[in-house]
Amino acid sequence: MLNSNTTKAEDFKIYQIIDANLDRAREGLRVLEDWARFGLGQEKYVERIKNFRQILGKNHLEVYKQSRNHTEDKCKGLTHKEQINRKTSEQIISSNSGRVQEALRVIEEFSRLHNHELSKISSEIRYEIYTLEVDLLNLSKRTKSEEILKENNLYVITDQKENLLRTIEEILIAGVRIIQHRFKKGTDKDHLQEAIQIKNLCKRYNSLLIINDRVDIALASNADGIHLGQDDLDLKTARKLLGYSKIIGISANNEIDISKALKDGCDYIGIGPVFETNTKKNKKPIGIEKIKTLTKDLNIPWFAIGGINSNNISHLKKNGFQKVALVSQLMNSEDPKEDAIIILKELSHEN
Ligand code: TZP
Ligand code: MG
Repeated sequence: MLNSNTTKAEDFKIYQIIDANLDRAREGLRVLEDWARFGLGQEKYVERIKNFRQILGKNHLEVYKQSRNHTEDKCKGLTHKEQINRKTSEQIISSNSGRVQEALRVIEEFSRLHNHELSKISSEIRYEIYTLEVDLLNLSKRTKSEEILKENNLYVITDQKENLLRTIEEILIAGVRIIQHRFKKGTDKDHLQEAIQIKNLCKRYNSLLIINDRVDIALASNADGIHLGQDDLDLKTARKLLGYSKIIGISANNEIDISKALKDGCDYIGIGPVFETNTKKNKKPIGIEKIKTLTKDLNIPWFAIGGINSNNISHLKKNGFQKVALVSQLMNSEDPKEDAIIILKELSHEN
């Protein structure tokens, strides 16, 4: 197959390299495929990766396989300490994408002389793997955030106050895993700085930071998501700007807004005010019964909001409400940590 500039012995060495790298690329693709399948449930990506594996499989010619043991591989079984240190799914995605990219590059170089088709295929798939890696990492990040939303029943929203960072840290220490930061007075520069500080805190406690309204600040502070009301940027535009790693929550208080939010792919919904509240004086309460009707078929997380405090949570629970969002109850608390612990306990499944 090779041209006359190479000797027979050299041909076999090249086939052996191609054989080893086809195996490497196919194995790495299988790792990515299984993560897309079992880790992310992303059928579209499973199909795409499977297709790459099949193309490479078809091009894994007998002549390459026959050269497998042509020269003894003295480096067999060598591992690098980085391989042992791989712990997170993100590290596994990155290292296996890198493995596939490198293997395809080797195939591309060594098959150029004798198998132009394989060289071209390898180059094309390699380019696709660069974007696929980013997509899988983004989706993994979002899936982790979605799991936090699903598993946690208390969502705490900030208000402007002295020692806000201290209050947030107390709430995080209590075990709250979802914080939304809202901006009031101040400059954008200050807002961003504050958002970055809160993000660092949330990261330390393995919690989500969701930014209210401001897509630009969510991006710049590397927050985990954004919360949008009906008068803010629409979800599709926000998704375009934010990409697929961030969660997007929507405030929706009627059938039309809820079904639009679901259709556009929002990750959770905030519904309220349930009761009257000083935090949003101009908003008429919707009431428990209406919220029960609105949410009866919802299959994404939803948080009731507005006028909720430790005195009415058990009543909400009796009515089937599992998740709540609070502003004043914790922002105005003398002891936010203790109060958050009490509320978390009330919302826990044993209760
Ligand atoms: N959206 C509907 S009610 C509300 C928001 C942001 C405010 C809730 O604040 P509080 O103090 O928990 O009643
Ligand atoms: Mg808003």
